[in-house]
Amino acid sequence: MNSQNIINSDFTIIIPTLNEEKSIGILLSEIEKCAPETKVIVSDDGSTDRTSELVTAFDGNLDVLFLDRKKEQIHGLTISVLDAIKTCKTPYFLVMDGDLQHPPEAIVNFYRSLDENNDLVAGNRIKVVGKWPIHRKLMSYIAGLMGKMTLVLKKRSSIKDIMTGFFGSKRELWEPIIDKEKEKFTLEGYKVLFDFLKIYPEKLKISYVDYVFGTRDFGESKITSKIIWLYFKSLFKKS
Ligand SMILES: Nc1nc2c(ncn2[C@@H]2O[C@H](COP(=O)(O)OP(=O)(O)O)[C@@H](O)[C@H]2O)c(=O)[nH]1
Ligand SMILES: [Mg+2]
Repeated sequence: MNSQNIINSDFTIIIPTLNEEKSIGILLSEIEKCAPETKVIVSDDGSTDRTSELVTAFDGNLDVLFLDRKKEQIHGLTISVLDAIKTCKTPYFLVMDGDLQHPPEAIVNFYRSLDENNDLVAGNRIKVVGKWPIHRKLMSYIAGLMGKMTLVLKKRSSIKDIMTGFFGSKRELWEPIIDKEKEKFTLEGYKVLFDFLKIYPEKLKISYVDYVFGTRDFGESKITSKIIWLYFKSLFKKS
């Protein structure tokens, strides 16, 4: 670590949620164990289950904010993350899913890597637990490849797994882009990091945190064919 060690309180963990009552309480407890001073923003798109109650009543010392997006005009994972980045006050943030597929034990490695003055620390799936059907594997591979080609053609920074939703970065890099170029993001989509890479004009200093992508043991995936279609459309969107 360098002399200006990042401490937990320099961080906000952003968790986009939609009906994650079965996992959100466990996740907050896990975060409290491994990063007790961290701030958390749960950016929720109008969950109809007990997500809101569980977050607001969380009985721990973590500083947790429930960002209620229920009445917003546009809903989506990407816009929920962007709104949370605009809301957060810390110099660094980390985005992770609320369904425990992203392991909380990896959080500290993101902190360390950002401490080494990287602009972006990207989660890198070294293994996917459980069996993905062959069509999902193929789809994911093709989608990743096409995304990487888009980034090369646009002369943008690229990363190993451009589909990841587990990443940390500096708020100061994102804020001006959100303020001036928000419409270039696919706000209702899922690939907020890919959109950012496509838009951000300069080379980023990047590092990786390897992690094992867990199975979804609670709740259901919210991914739909509309979301997949939005991603493919975004490959050709002007930025
Ligand atoms: N705020 C918000 N969160 C969402 C939305 N869709 C999914 N999420 C959350 O984003 C995370 C990843 O979604 P998930 O459905 O697990 O995607 P998968 O892991 O790719 O199947 C989870 O925490 C979801 O609750 C949405 O439209 N808005
Ligand atoms: Mg998931």
